[in-house]
Amino acid sequence: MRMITLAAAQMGPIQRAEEREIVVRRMLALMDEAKGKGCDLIVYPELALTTFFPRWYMTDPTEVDRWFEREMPNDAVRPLFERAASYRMAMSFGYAELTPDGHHYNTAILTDRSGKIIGKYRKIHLPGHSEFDPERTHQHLEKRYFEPGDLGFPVWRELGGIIGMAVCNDRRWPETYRVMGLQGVEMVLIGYNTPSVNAQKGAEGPEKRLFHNRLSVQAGAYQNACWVVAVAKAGNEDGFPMIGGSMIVNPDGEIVAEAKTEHDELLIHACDLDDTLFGKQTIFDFARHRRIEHYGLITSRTGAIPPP
Ligand code: CDT
Repeated sequence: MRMITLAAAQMGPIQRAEEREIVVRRMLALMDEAKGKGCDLIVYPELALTTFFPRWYMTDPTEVDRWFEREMPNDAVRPLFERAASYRMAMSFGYAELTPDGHHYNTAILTDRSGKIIGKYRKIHLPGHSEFDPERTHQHLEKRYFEPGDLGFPVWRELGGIIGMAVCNDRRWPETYRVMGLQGVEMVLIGYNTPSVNAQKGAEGPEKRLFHNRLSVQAGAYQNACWVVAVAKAGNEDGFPMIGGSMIVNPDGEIVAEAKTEHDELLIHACDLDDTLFGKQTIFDFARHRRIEHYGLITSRTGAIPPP
């Protein structure tokens, strides 16, 4: 057995006016609870330190950059790093990253038990649009504020296993999991902020959105024989509702823990990384069964081109 006691730290809403220091206090409370339950790893959502600011249309670059972190850790989040280190707990969370040379990414990091950042992922599948769209019931301006990630889908040897990360919309794309699966990933950490209603299709409400959430995450876990933890920032941010539904999914694709609220809520599961072995050695033994000679279109074509 290779056990990781995993905490999925769902977070309730963060209002636009809320400062990072207040949010970090909530994250610390979740971390304290995780420590009390013996957790090795705590996973927080995408853009965990602020409201989901890409719903706001901004034209002033200075106003935009206020939502970004210029260094990690910085003063606001240092207490998280210090407490995680004192608890010997690894940690992952998402934030908006502004690099020294001016690049903007939707980023997630992974720390080891000493609080050192050992992994960084920058969101690759950016959803939404880049200009104000009056046709939508709400804006989703990730393509305006972020560049597509430039680090690929790396994995890291940590906590006795092989761990990867993805961010929100990435979880809907099979390529995300498969690229990590081809590096032997055993646990994928994903944070998300998902509006409860489709801005372009009002009939697509929270039930359907929770269904798509489960469908994507469970399929990713099963088809790559790995654990997946998906962690929401949930609830109503300044009048804009987001789904909860955080979950921990085993390598059979089964949900073993699921959030019941849209608030700060901890899900805990003792995950045995050896549970990935059966799938990886049988039906999803990639080396024996994959047929790459037929997969060329996956990397040579972006959009669908139907036959004439
Ligand atoms: N944050 C994020 O990526 N949210 C998207 C919403 C898509 S609707 C434009 C998601 O896939 O959940």
